[in-house]
Amino acid sequence: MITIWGRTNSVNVQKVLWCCDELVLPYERIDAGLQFGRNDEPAYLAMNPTGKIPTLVDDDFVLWESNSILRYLVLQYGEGSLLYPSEPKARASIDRWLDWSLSTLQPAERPVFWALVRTPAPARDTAKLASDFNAVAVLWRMLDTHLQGRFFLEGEKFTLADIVIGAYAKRWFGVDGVERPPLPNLERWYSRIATRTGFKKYVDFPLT
Ligand SMILES: N[C@@H](CCC(=O)N[C@@H](CS)C(=O)NCC(=O)O)C(=O)O
Repeated sequence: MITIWGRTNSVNVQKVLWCCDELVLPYERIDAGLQFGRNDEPAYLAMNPTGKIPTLVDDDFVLWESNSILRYLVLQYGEGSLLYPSEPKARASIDRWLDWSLSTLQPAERPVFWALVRTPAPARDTAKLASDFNAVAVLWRMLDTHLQGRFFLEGEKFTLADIVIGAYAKRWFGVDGVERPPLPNLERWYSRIATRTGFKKYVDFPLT
């Protein structure tokens, strides 16, 4: 049985749960992180020395880093799955979105999310928020251009790239208090992925 450690309002946990849903993979989940704590306890740190969530336990195998977990789940349990195809160019094209999400998108969107969702309005630094928002808008605009003429991020098929970027997109479309520029290709793609059961079950909730 697979165990996933992590609270459900973490974007990095949501990606993993969504992937399990796509693979119709049973698992148990244990709350950890923020108000649930546990991720600073020795037993948790012995599994995951970063003290972050999620952590995956699959019998005697332990893995952390959400995107590594996604790849593992498909390779281990999704034989033939189009979520992460074996053809090198197709796989590398998906990998770049996974890498980009952690190296570029998350660092840019995190301060906006924290300011709008986890900071009371009177305590917000509005000048910094405006500048952070403009910085992340540049990235979503790039995605909007990329999605021109594409059904999903890597063409016709739904892949891990859509799960990963889709989970962050909720944090773009789901916040109030900012004026988003119109990004029609991105909006069409988002409404497409929002029909997936895994998105509805694990991502499509008010942000907290
Ligand atoms: N690169 C890591 C980032 C992990 C991470 O920063 N997780 C956040 C939640 S999204 C966390 O553990 N926050 C501390 C907490 O919840 O206590 C991954 O993708 O798994």
